[in-house]
Formats: sequence, C-alpha cells, structure tokens
Amino acid sequence: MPTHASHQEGRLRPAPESFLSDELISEVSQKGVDTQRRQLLRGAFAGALAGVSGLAIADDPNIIEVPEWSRSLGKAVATNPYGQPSIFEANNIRRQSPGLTQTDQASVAFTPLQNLFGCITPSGLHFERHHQGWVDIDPRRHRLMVNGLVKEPLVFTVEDLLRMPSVSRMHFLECGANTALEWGNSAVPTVQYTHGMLSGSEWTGVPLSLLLERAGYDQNANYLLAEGADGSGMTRTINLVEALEDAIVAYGQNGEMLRPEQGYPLRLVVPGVQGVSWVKWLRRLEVGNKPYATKDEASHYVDLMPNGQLRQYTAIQEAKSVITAPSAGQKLLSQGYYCITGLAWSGRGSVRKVEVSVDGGRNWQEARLEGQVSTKMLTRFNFDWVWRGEPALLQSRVHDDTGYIQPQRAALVAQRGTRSIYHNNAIQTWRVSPSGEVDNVQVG
Ligand SMILES: Nc1nc2c(c(=O)[nH]1)N[C@H]1C(S)=C(S)[C@@H](COP(=O)(O)O)O[C@H]1N2
Ligand SMILES: [Mo]
Repeated sequence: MPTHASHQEGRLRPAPESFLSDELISEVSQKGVDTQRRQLLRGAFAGALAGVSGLAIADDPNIIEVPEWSRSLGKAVATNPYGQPSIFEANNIRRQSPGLTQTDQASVAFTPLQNLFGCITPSGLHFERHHQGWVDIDPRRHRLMVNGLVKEPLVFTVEDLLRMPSVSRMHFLECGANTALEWGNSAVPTVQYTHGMLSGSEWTGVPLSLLLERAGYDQNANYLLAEGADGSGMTRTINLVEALEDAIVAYGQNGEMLRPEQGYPLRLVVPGVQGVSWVKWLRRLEVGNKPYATKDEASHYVDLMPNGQLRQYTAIQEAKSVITAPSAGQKLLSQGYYCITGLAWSGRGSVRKVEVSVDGGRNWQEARLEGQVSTKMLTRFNFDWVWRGEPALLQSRVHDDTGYIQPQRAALVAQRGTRSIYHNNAIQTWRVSPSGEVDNVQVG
C-alpha cells in the first residue's frame, strides 16, 4: 500500500512553500478558488487505478531524509486545550460569497463543502446566517418561555432543560435561500457558494413535545410561534402537528454545547424545514391556532411565481443533491480514476437512491450510498469514474423515499419561473473541460 505521503508527493509537484501565504489565502477567499483542494486532488487521486500510485521516486528527499518531526520532541500535551485543525488546513474556512453584498451583520458565511468528507459538518465550519449578527448569550441569564394556548405558561432556565430527558439526532440544516444565485445566470464560482448554506450535525436537546405537554398545550392548536433573543426580531410560524413529531429544543451540537453562531445556548431544530425556522437563541414558544404572518414570512421567505403571485409558507426543503468534488473551481491534473463524491438529502424523509451522469443527464448510473442513511440528514454518495480527457458534464440526482425525483433545472424553471430566491433544488451541473478545469454551467 502506498503511504499517504507518497500519494501526496509521488511523481507530483509538491505544494509550493507559499501555499499558505496570506496573499494566497485572501486571493482564494476572493475568488473562491480552493488551491489547497486542488493540491489534494492532484495528490490523492492522480494515478490511482491508472497504475502509477505508489511508485517510489529514487531521489525523493521525503523518502530519503529523516524529517525534523521524526528527530525532535513533539509539542507538549494540552498545548491546545481545545483542539484546532492543522495549520496546513488553514484554507478550509467559511467564506462570504463574492457575488453577494457583504455586510457585517445581515449576512451569510458558507460551508466549504468541497473540502469535507462524510456527512457531519465540523461545528466550526457550520454555515452561518444571521439577520442581525450573532450574540454570545450568558446561559445563566437566558430563559425560554412557553405560552399561548397552554394550561400553564412556563419559563425554563437552561439548567432546567439540561435536567430533562434528551434525544440526539442527526439532521441537515439548509437555508431556504441555498442555491438562490442559480435562479439567474450568475455562474457562482464554487460549490461553497452554490450549495454551502447547508450543514449536517448531531443535535441534542429536549423533544419539543415534552415541553409542550408539560405546559398542557391545547390539543386543537395547530401552530407555534418561535422567537429568538437576538436583535433581529426573528419570529417564525411552525406547523405544530409536524413539529410535535420530531422538533427539538436543542442545546447540543456534535457532542458539545451549541456554538454561539448556531444559537448558543438554545435553538429550535425543525428537521426537514428550511433554516430560517430553526430559530437561534430561542427564547419563546407560543402555541396558537393561526399562522402569524410575521415579517419574515410575509415580505421575506416567499416565492414569486411566474403568474406574479407570492407563495407563502413553503417550509419543507425538497430532495436535493450535489457533487462536492470534483466541482467548480477545482482542476483535474491528469487522466485516470476519480471518485466523484457528493451529498444528497430530503426534507421529506430519507434518500433512497442517487444517480450520477457524466454526460449532462443523457445517461445515469447508480452511485454508492456511504454509511448510515438517516432521515432528514445528509447522505454521502460516491461514484467511480475514469476520466480520459473528454469534456464532461457531471450531474447528480436524488430519489427520496416518497418517490420524488430531483428535477432538472428546465423542469423546475417551467414550474417556478426564475424570479424566486428560495427553494431551488434543481440538478447542478459541473463542466469538465479537456484541460481538466471544472466550472459551473447551467444546462437542461
Ligand atoms: N434568532 C435568529 N434565528 C435564526 C436566524 C437569525 O438571524 N436570528 N437566522 C435564520 C436563518 S435565515 C437560517 S438559514 C438559520 C442559519 O443557521 P446557522 O447560522 O446555524 O447556520 O438560522 C435561522 N435562525
Ligand atoms: Mo436562511
């Protein structure tokens, strides 16, 4: 078996010393091109199956010389009391889109999907979307009120909630505006910006149903208002009947307390529903019997349909998938084997099947689903591909367990027009040119 080092370096030009320079990082951030990932693609995949992997190069100093890390003491234990990624991963960061207005508070930073494996997003790379900046709330002073159509209004402290029975479940969180720029013809440069308002985590907290039962909610009520404690006045109407099944008042994310950017110390988890309803810094739940038509569901988060009407309360994130590598902004440097990899998910249930096309949707073949397939969670898929230098159009499409199939862009546009912002779940196309460059194109 070739070692990881020989994969990285064998026969291939090693990464230039400067690849972590500030200039490069800022250039990468601006253009959204991920040079480090290119290096990895070059190193890890080039040659595998084409018979060149593991070929030792006689004068490779990385084989012959004993590196300094083998000749010295390592750093002391607990030098990093809270572990950090390797400095060689400094390029793996959340980024603001070059195509969007960048404001300090009402903005979004996207998850670098092109660099991630599996289906759990490291908490520090979970995308962030704040309407009024993020806050770091003192949990001792935070309160959650449950009121409205209940027998007994209640106020919980964070400690109260930590003492209650808890559940831990894996779910994706996708902003309804994810892939919004693809409604037009803006050719967003990387998958980080086309699909990076998407993350997957294990969430821990108290089932919403338990809190509402404690308060004695009115069994005829069918709506819930969720309110956040930040300055944005974030208030959302939640479908109560559905939320009673699987919504969580969460304090945990990937085994620790929520990160402040994700709503520390409490957030609502509404599996399958668009991100905006996952109210962060959750401070109040009001049981009601009609939709609340708050500002974020009357003027924002509505879909402008081709007939000029606005569609309201489109909560569920329909089935969607995307190839994360190879993807736009990356480059295939040699012919041979590639593992096409990506993510699939459905707000209505679980992924049944993912297919991949390398010819723009004319022919489809089934991809492998890796690991556990969980409901309303990201599923990783992999697909073996040998590239012979031909131009290619890479696409993926998911089937979910309701029988729904992710639509081609033309089919979605025929129904929805192009003036929407939210709920674009069309098939994404990456074009591979004979030079190996991969870019974002819209076909079909
Ligand atoms: N209180 C509050 N909750 C909020 C928001 C906010 O600005 N304030 N943003 C919403 C939006 S639009 C999205 S997409 C998700 C983003 O969650 P994240 O920042 O943890 O990725 O949180 C939602 N909950
Ligand atoms: Mo959002």
